[in-house]
Amino acid sequence: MIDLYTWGTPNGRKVSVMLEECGLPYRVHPVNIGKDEQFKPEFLAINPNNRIPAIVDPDGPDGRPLTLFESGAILVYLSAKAGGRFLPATDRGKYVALQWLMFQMGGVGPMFGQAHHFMRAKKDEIPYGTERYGKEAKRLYGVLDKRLGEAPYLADEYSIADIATYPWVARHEWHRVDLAQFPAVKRWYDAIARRPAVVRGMAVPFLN
Ligand SMILES: N[C@@H](CCC(=O)N[C@@H](CS)C(=O)NCC(=O)O)C(=O)O
Repeated sequence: MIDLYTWGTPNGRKVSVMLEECGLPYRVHPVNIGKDEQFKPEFLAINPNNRIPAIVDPDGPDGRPLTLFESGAILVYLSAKAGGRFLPATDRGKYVALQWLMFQMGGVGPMFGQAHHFMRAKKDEIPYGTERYGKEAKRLYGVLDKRLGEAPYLADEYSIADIATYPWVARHEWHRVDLAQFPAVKRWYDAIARRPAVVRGMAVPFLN
């Protein structure tokens, strides 16, 4: 049973979607980042970077527990644990999937996150931040739209690159993007939204 430390954010939901897609059993430990629970010593012992998500797999690669943070690394690990699922079987396909995963980790996540900060979290909107990150978010949508106009998924087949990107695109209203302007992204988004594992994973953490 994998322990998942998470909250209801795009980075957290990448991992719950992946666990659901792979059918790997997991236990959710909500870390309320709105209440600064990510700074508690017991969580810092798991992720010294005080961010969700993190996992602890008691049955790691060498039979010993493995603690992991950084959602991209967790997705690669879970893919291997599930026998290579959601990464293409060919070397060429695998590198293309990793390329789009890194594009998400280095571009989509940080830039959309900054857009959310300036567009939503601040009481007084700062036009410089809103414009800078809003423009960058739209540029990244343009890159995604071009790719998804040529291929059904980011790496030709549904992969961890899509699993990483989808929860961020699910927040398109937060970064003020109209998906109607990016028809290939919309087609991809609607297809992924219909996957039962995605629906389940996007509802984590289940809070009463
Ligand atoms: N690169 C990290 C980013 C993780 C991250 O930024 N998580 C956010 C929630 S989406 C968080 O925990 N924020 C808490 C904070 O800023 O203190 C990953 O992909 O795992």
